[in-house]
Amino acid sequence: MSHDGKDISGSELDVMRHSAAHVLAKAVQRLYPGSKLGIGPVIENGFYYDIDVPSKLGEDDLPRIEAAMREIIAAEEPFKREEWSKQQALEHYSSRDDNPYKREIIEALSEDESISVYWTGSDWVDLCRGPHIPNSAGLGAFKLTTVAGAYWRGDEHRPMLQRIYGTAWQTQEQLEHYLEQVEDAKRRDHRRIGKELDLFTFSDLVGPGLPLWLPKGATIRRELERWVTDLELERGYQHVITPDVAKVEMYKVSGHWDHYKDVMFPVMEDGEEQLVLRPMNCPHHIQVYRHEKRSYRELPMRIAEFGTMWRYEKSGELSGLSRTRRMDLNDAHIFCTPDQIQDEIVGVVELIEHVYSVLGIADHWYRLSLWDPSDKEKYVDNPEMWDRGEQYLKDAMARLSLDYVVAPGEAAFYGPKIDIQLRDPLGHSETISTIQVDFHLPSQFQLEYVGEDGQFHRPVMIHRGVIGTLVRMIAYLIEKYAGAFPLWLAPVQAVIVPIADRHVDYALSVASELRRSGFRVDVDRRREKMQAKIRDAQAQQVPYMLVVGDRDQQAGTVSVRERRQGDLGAQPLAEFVHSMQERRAAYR
Ligand code: TSB
Ligand code: ZN
Repeated sequence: MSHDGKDISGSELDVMRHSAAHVLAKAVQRLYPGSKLGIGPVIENGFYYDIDVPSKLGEDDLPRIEAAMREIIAAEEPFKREEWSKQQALEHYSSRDDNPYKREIIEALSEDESISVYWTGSDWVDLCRGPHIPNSAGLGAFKLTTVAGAYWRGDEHRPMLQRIYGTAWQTQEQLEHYLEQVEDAKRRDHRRIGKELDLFTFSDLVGPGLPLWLPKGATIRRELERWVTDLELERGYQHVITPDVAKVEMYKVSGHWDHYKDVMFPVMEDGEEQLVLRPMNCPHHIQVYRHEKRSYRELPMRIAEFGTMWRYEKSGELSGLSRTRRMDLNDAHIFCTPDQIQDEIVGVVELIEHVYSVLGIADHWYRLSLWDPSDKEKYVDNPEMWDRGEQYLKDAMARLSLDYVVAPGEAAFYGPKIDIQLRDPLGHSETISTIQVDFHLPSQFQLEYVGEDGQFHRPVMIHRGVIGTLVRMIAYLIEKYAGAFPLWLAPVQAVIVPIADRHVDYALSVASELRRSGFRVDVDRRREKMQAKIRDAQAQQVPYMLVVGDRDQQAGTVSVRERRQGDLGAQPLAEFVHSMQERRAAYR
């Protein structure tokens, strides 16, 4: 395993992690006789093993198990592969090691299949496809992280096993780096911060994946929405408002019914009528396009909306605000001629880059998401169309000198995309912004415009989201800023702290002055000590705390504290308002 100090590859790391799972299982069986093994796969950054342990394990037990694992590592036990027949394997798991879980796995294999097992030392064996590291001494740095209940085969009607999670790395340094990253991610977790800062909540009575925005979270949303809408209006987009539902018929025409039905909410039916919540806004915008006969003079026509979409994501895949069932997309559909595609894509990329730079996002990268010709269910079957779309996207990226990665099987059902990828604090990548070229929907809905030649032509559609869905973008921003939103987005921009009751009237007049200048401010009138009020405002990540006492009241000043720089001293109120205005504007 040493490889002369060079980094091992991802697959080698996986082999090592899988071997760590075996060592874990051996250690558990040694410490807890009668433990029956389930399965123990490799996962991102580590491994787990599901084990039916006679006693209930807690996190306190993990150090003891780690110590037993270290003994196995110190004993330098070789991993040895052996092939068994199905009969032999069944016998082993009935007599030597009575284990119904392994028997169930073996039963499912065909008669003539040879079954591989791996020995760790000469006294412990496990059913396994392999491969493994040659010797337990080759295990790098590891740590057991958590233990949780897990139903056998994920089925709640079957027994519950105990799942022990671990992480394993080539070196101690890498392990520590990872553990720090996990701590940082916990600190930044938008679900936690969302609760602490009262941004949003969920309710059992409303349902999973359906966030309720609280006033402070709604403020952030409104600011983002206003800002991006203004940017779009400046760039010739036309904003519309269209309904969240439509007849099923429309989605039969668009192809959503054939290719996207799995993600749609169930249909609402009453006699003849069949309505469904929209999973995308495109078909509605197409109806806006079709509202009138269009001429080439109107193109490119950029129809935009913060459109509400409903997607019936699997409950296991829902996660805070990152993946929800109701979302508002900063959507637009650009109807244009083939000659205009290039310029439009370039314009959208420039808008995205502008928005990202204002938000301080710099670590994004571009992904060309293509179809998978073998997946007839997911994609419209029209190879010529896919090639054409791909070429337009590639040409646009070449013109912009953008580097990109290619991802087959990540396209929309109707066309290829440029996705802009970002990483969350744990390093998972996700798509927020997207640009998609579509020849399919214009043809399904028979879209037309009258060209310069007086003939009818078919427009092309570009689907695009700049800040993506507000939910996912805000989840990302909460984690990026760790809750400390820049001044213009902060739900409360300043808290005014009167030192004593006699300063409340002055505090209120300071608040009105700031509100008149368009700032969001609170006066903390609680009967608490000034220090406690400052601490609370600081915990809420409020950018400014304005303490007012006798001297401020007489001189018309405020004593300014900034959330990071601390005490900035007393300033005349007018001067402070002016500097706030400048700082707010500087962010955009
Ligand atoms: C851009 N019709 C296009 C639109 O015109 C469309 O809907 N594209 S999409 O399917 O890729 O969705 C756009 C963006 O919505 C995605 O890039 C992603 O950032 C976001 N998104 C998708 N599903 C969810 C979800 N369940 N929760 C939150 N955001 C989501
Ligand atoms: Zn669309």
